[in-house]
Amino acid sequence: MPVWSRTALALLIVMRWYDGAAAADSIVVTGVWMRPSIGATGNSALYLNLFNAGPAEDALVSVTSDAAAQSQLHMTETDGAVVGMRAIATLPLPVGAPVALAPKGDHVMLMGLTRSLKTGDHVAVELRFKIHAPMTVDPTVAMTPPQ
Ligand SMILES: [Cu+2]
Repeated sequence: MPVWSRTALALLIVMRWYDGAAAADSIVVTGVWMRPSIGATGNSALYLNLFNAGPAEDALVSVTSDAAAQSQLHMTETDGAVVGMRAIATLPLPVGAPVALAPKGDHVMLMGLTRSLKTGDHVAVELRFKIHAPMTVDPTVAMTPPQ
């Protein structure tokens, strides 16, 4: 293969890869925060806003953090006067519909905290999606959502 055609092929591959990378930026994450721990260890909840700008339907499938032994996607359900929460396998992200994880609603439960979380602390969290590349976010520990 002549050198020029190998260069052209390499360029084509890079362009394809770049296209893929641009398309993969279709999930926008904002307003990430999490609750302080109660006591030395225990649980915390992570909240965030997700927006899928398309083109394909996606889903949040898992969340991992070095601050917790385990995490689960939870939805909050009201059955009469009883409010409970239930683990869900994935959180659907339809195209063009904002999805908010917020207090009293759906959230990510971080269980078995590996350290105590105080207001102002930062925690590294990785979000994994069905289609989109994994994303690392940096929530601030707080009592209320970021402004
Ligand atoms: Cu929960």
